[in-house]
Amino acid sequence: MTKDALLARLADAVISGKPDLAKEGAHEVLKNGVSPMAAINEGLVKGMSVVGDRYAAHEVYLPQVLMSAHTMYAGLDILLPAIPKEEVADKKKVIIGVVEGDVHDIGKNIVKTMMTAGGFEVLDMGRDVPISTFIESSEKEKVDVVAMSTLMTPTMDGMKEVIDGLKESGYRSKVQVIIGGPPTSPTFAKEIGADHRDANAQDSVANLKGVFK
Ligand code: B12
Repeated sequence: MTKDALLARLADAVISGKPDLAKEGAHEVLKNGVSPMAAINEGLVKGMSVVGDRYAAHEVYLPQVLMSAHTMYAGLDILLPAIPKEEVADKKKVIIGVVEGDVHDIGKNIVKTMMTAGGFEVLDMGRDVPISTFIESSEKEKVDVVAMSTLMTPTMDGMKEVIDGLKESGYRSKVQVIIGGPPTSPTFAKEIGADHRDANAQDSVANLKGVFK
């Protein structure tokens, strides 16, 4: 089977919500030497974006989106551990989480894995993370980076609240604050006082490496 056909099979597994097909497809791409990142972005994520479009067009409903998300994780469970890891002597510490009110965590988990693979120590606070947890844990754990994710418009303001809280506690000047998720933008990042917004996991690792080089 060609690389394109293997990737299309992964996308189809997510679109049709078939976890077993995603697992089979993930093993198959790795066996054929396709990079796990390509399999994630051009296979699983591509499938999920089709599901997102269909959901927005009311062609599929929440239970189907849930099955697709479940399928995405079945594939990610095999592909994420296969990403090669860099060895770094002086590891910078990142705290990452999805802001309060939002449970969408697939993208955050991809970012977390890419950062770990890129030589960062990552503390994952999970999803629906209270504003106070971000603020208190950042200082307590002496992190170098605060990374926040959200996929929903109503929860974007939580990012500003975290940054404002970090300013109040005096820790803002000691950290890089990065944000991501489709409703965010570089303009929004500037508005709320974040250092930058990255569109995807690879860019965020490249940018952070630039900051700490
Ligand atoms: C899967 C999904 C779900 C799943 C989530 C499962 C899970 N465990 O995550 C389920 C079914 C649970 C769900 C629930 C809901 N969903 Co939903 N969901 C989606 C869907 C289809 C795909 C999201 C996804 O996983 N994409 C794939 C990942 C890989 O992409 P990503 O998250 O964007 O991540 C990449 C980048 O953005 C970036 N990135 C992400 N985070 C970060 C962080 C940093 C620091 C950086 C640097 C980069 C970065 O890097 C990632 C990888 O490269 C989207 C539609 C869409 N087109 O996005 C709707 C969508 C996000 N959902 C939506 C809604 C409204 C809901 C619900 C409120 C529905 C409801 N009525 O109950 C609930 C949410 C409840 C809540 N309180 O959170 C809306 C949000 C609208 C808005 N703008 O506010 C969307 C856009 C659908 C729509 N068109 O209406 N959903």
